[in-house]
Amino acid sequence: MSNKSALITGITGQDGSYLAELLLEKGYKVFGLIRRTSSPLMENIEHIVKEIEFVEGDLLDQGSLVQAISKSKPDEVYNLAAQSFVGTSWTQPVLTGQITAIGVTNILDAVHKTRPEAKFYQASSSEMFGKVMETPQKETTPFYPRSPYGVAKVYGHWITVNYRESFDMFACSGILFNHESPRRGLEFVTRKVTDAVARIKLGMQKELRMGNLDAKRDWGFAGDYVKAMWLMLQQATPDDYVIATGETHTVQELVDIAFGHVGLSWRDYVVIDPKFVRPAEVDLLLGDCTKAKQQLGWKLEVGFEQLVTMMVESDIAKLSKL
Ligand code: NDP
Ligand code: GDR
Repeated sequence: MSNKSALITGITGQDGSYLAELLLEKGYKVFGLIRRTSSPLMENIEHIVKEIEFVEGDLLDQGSLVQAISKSKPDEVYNLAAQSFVGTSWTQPVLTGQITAIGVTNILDAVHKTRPEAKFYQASSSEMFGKVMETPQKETTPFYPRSPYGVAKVYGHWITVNYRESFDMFACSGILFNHESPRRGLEFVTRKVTDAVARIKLGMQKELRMGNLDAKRDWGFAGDYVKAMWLMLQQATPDDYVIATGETHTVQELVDIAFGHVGLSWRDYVVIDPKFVRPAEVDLLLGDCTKAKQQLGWKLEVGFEQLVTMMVESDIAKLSKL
């Protein structure tokens, strides 16, 4: 068992919850940064809430981050907090930049000044690749982001590299492709679909309104991906890694599998609504994670179809209890 400690920002989100579970299993003392909200939503971490020590803070308030780091004295800092929904990044582009881009400097600089020996993980994203420049996409593929969110993540990525090179910090950036789970936020396409399929099957909803069904994504399971985050911080030297499945599927395939799993045809329920079509789209994401496999020994356990059916089952079980 480890006697290390870790501070996780974004602990209430999908990845934060799986990472907290993983680190608790490994014997870490886990600190979670939470921001004050009028009605706290702890659904993802309800089951482990007593094992986590919460520290108050916000990525927008650097003083609060300095206090959180001074209090928790972490060996490892995982920066998972972000305005993470691409769609919202067009309606709140400035806030997205403040949290998802400048927020990274706020926490990196707080670590540098308060706890420079701590190892740092930055949640970078395949959205940085954006427009297809090369497939499959790997660590050396040029970035061409297609949303304010993607642009903000490129900043977060490079400021992490810059602090590593400027101050010799152990700072890593994980370029993670889409990863999903039953704990995924309801606005993201996988969970939107699996929740709707469950509601339609249970007679609680009649149709599903969607945007671009032709977009292709490389979708994996969040529980597998948080293991890669941890592995990156256990290496002898800090580096950046792509984490992906190496398979790509269209949104239409996702919808087909999800509806098919409950014996329905998506064509009877899906309605295309321009409201969900984005001003600029990322057409194709397909990752090459050879480096992570070879250097980290990371491996994938849950495949695409298993992931989608797991999410449909989970949503049916959740909604059946209502
Ligand atoms: P979620 O949207 O589920 O979680 C985001 C978290 O960030 C929440 O805990 C939220 O807290 C917190 N947060 C938002 N704004 C602030 C702020 N100003 N200060 C402090 N905390 C804040 O995201 P995921 O778990 O899916 O993703 C984790 C990270 O990985 C994100 O940075 C995301 O951009 C990135 N990423 C995700 C991928 C994916 O496919 N899931 C792929 C690649 C990168 P609150 O509960 O208070 O809102
Ligand atoms: P993404 O995820 O933008 O890839 O970002 P999302 O699930 O929102 O969209 C995936 C693709 O599905 C298309 N799509 C729809 N999307 C949503 N949300 N709702 C719809 O109705 C719909 N119809 C079609 C989208 O156009 C898109 O092509 C996620 C986030 O987790 C980011 O934080 C992360 O960095 C990237 O994955 C990697």
